[in-house]
Amino acid sequence: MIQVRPLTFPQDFQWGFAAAAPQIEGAAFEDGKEPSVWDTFARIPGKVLNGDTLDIACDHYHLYEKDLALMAQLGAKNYRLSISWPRIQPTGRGAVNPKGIDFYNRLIDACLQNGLTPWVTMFHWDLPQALEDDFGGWRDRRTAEAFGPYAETLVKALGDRVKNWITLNEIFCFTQDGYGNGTKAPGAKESEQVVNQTYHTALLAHGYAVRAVREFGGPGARVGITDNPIPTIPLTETERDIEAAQKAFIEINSRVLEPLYRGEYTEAYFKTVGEDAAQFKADDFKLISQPTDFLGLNVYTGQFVRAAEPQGYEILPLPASYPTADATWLAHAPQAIYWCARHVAEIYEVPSVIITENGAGYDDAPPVNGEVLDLHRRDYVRNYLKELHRAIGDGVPVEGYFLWSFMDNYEWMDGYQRRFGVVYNDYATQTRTPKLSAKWFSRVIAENRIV
Ligand code: PNW
Repeated sequence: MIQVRPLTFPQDFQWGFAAAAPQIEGAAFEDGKEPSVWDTFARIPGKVLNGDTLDIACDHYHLYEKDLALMAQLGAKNYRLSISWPRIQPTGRGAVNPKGIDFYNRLIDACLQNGLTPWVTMFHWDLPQALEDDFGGWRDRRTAEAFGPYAETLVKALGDRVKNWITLNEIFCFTQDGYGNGTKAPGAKESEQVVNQTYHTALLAHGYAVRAVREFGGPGARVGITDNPIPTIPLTETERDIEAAQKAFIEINSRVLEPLYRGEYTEAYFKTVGEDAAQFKADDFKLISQPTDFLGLNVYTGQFVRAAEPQGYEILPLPASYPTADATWLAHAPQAIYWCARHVAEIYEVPSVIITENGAGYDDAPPVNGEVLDLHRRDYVRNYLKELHRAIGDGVPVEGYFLWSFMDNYEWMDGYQRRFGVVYNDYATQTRTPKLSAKWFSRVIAENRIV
């Protein structure tokens, strides 16, 4: 006899969509906003596919009411959005731009009117260009010291309605990629030591922001950071490979998670970076390692690991035939979400894990008869959710899941070609069309189970 066991999530599980200001808002030079490093970077020939800029994007700055109504119609209860620092403080310091505050007041109010709980990321890569020009951006701790007052401004202005704060999104991407690999803004290629210094500045900025939420957040305020550690998947789920995967997880992600959770740069860090370690002051770690309420994880892909001598593990290269999304870095590895959540729970005993991003980037074709049949994305998400469900069943404290992304948007150096939305965006007309994946995800939320 067949007996179907529904893959139901816990009753208070939080479902939502995620997005980020620079990728959707547009209005890049409107109402007092000055350029971010991404506005500058996008204009350097050859850096972004087709020379796409963030100038207009999804024009969400003007269309947010319609967008939030659609989100609510799809049944979301939570929305992870980000705030543009150069809209609030055009040069990253000093006077606050009242029109910037106005916009986010309206945005937050519209979230609440639509039954959407806002989860606010304070920084999603759009550093004010003036801080890059005047301080050297994340190379210099003055940027972290400027982040403190910015975070305070946000918490004081919005904290009566915003209770979930995320300090930074993916330190790796705006430090290593921005200052080391040169693939993201500002596009620098610095030494290992300087890159490690940018990580350290980012960690300090996180610390100042946590302090701002603790001091001014008011009742019920919570704060965490969103990180994208590389998930290490044991090749087989045997004790030996699991131990190897844990060891690899600690070592390869040691630049961010060790100082946050252990309050120091540990052996794993020095083993990884050697003489190129960041310079720091003894007191820095008190700020950096203040306890937080949750850890946000962005999980897209993972690396397979098996036990091996002498270092205890071996990271396996993916064969050329391994399936990926059209975003070729995005190898399909659903177990990544299980193991990433489990590793941080087991290794760092984080009190709560929130999947702040998961999704898949494809070059979807435009709607045909009003439909986009993105079975590829639907099944990608479905497979990851099954592994997330398994993690919860195994006792990992996962509180919520935010799908990246609500609608197609500016995919950084891949411009507008690469689509991560479950809602299709026609950029010429700014018409939004929910794809098959959106309709499916909407049922998942409504039934609180994988359908
Ligand atoms: C995230 N990787 O970045 C960002 O937070 C989003 O802004 C972005 O649009 C989204 O993922 C899709 O790319 C990542 O190489 C970039 O593992 C690269 C990786 C992971 C996340």
